[in-house]
Amino acid sequence: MKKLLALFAIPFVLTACGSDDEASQYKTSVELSSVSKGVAQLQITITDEDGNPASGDVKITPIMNMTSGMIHSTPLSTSTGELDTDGQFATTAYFLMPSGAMGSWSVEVSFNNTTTSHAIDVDMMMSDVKQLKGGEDDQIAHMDTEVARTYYLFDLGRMVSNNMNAFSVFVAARESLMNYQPITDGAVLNAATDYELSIGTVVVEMCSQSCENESNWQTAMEDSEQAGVYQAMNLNLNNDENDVVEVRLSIGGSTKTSDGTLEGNNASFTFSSESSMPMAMM
Ligand SMILES: [Cu+2]
Repeated sequence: MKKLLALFAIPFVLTACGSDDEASQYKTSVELSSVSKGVAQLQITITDEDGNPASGDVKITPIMNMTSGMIHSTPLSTSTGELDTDGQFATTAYFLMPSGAMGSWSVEVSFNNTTTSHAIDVDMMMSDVKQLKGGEDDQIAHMDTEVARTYYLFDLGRMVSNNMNAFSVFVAARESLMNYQPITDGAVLNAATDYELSIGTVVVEMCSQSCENESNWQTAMEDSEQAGVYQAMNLNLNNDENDVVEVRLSIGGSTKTSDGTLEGNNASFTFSSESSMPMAMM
């Protein structure tokens, strides 16, 4: 009988003290808000074996497994950070593609030397994401060749009220299939590679009516709290389905267009009848 007890005791002791298994004692959950025009809040919660909030640094990596076999990530407002006192970390995800026929999405969470994978469903349309391209001087490596760097612009909503007439976008750039960065003053893309691009002066401009007239273009201000988020005011939007906002992006004096040349188009946003942001109620 004594022998039997001893046998049972061994695995118990190993589980409680074995450092190899320590990481798996944490429970990680991932919550995705509803996706609006490709934009969603991603919240990670990590608890220890007693259900108490964990503490430490986390790294978040969204991954799309394409039906074609290609694997890529997507821009985040921030991909690393420290869990708060509730064991939580939140970031904004800007998705490049919907879940479905093209492939499936998951979120990898790295914490305490362990990475867990969590399936998510991304409900959006391809047309929610606007793209601009770099020119000959703004290329990245891609599958043994070079391609124009892609800039992604996301609709963060109109704010139309008696004293406000504004539109906000989030702007990010691709460094590789797995790496993206918000476009902000001082950022360095593809640092220490042949494709390094230092983001000096960023100019984001918007126009809604008679855009052939330069005076109708408004310079957007970057949000001081959220890298890559730009808002322009005084746009003459009606807050209906006829609104169109053109967005012009220029980095270090070089304008990014639909095809990377000066003949290319700006990004152009169209809208449904109702406003996408609660701010419009103000
Ligand atoms: Cu994809």
